[in-house]
Amino acid sequence: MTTFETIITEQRGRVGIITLNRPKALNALNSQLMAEVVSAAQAYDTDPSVGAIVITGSERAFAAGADIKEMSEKTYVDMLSEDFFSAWGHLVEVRTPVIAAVAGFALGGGCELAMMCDIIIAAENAVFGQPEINLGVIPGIGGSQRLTRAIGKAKAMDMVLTGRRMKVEEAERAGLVSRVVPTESYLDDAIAVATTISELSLPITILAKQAVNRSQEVSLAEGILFERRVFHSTFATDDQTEGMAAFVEKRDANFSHR
Ligand code: CO8
Repeated sequence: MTTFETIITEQRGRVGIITLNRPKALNALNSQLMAEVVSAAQAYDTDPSVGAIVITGSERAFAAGADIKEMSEKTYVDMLSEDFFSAWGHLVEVRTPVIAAVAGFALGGGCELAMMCDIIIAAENAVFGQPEINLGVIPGIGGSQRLTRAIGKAKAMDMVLTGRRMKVEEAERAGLVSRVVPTESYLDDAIAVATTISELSLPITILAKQAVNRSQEVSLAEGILFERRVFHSTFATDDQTEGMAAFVEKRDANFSHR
């Protein structure tokens, strides 16, 4: 994999790990970091030896938002002509399951990055928020849309209009995070979840992820039709044959990974 300056990449078993690494800026998301995360995630996505991806930061900060210092000098025309931060959209095109392992601050773009992932494993010290309103801007990497879908309009409006922070207990209660785990073990716990997924059939996990994501885009009837078509298509795979045969024969399934 390419050498990066703002992230660290490491593969453990079938899990590709991307660690945001701008500790002095609490992992603030600048353009370089965005390009590196997207590039690393795309490389893992096309690597058949990787069955799940973990994105994490440090125990103090997953990410304290988009880099305010980088943005502060920009004009409207700069933002428009650069289509600033649009490349984050490529992260959600990654087909391999992506897990956010979040400890500490997940604010602004940090909260938005976590929400771009498929599963959020949150440490007990995690804090979420969309404080952009305090800077005279609004969420710009999907926060107003994904937060509302995740926790509903009542709480999303509260978060976006007041900029208040949400501790992990409330975040779990509201449906923002998948699991809350001890701060001491949050990364290991997230890697364990990723390992479980990575040992399943990669083609089927890709289809399962697509089916759940479809629910965010279309009506219930359309979503159910999509699900049924995809479900039927799983019967064209060796892994459906293997998975069902293994159950009948009372043994572990030996799934393909490509
Ligand atoms: N950008 C740049 N630098 C940052 C950021 C940030 N978002 N957050 C922290 N830092 C830097 C600080 O400037 C400081 O650097 P230095 O030591 O050089 O002064 C260092 O990190 C440590 O920070 P603090 O001293 O402030 O640490 P504290 O523990 O006192 O406070 C906080 C931690 C509460 C996280 C505080 O740093 C903070 O409030 N940070 C900003 C949080 C924020 O407002 N985030 C939202 C940013 S805007 C955003 O994400 C919009 C996304 C949409 C963009 C879309 C474009 C299309």
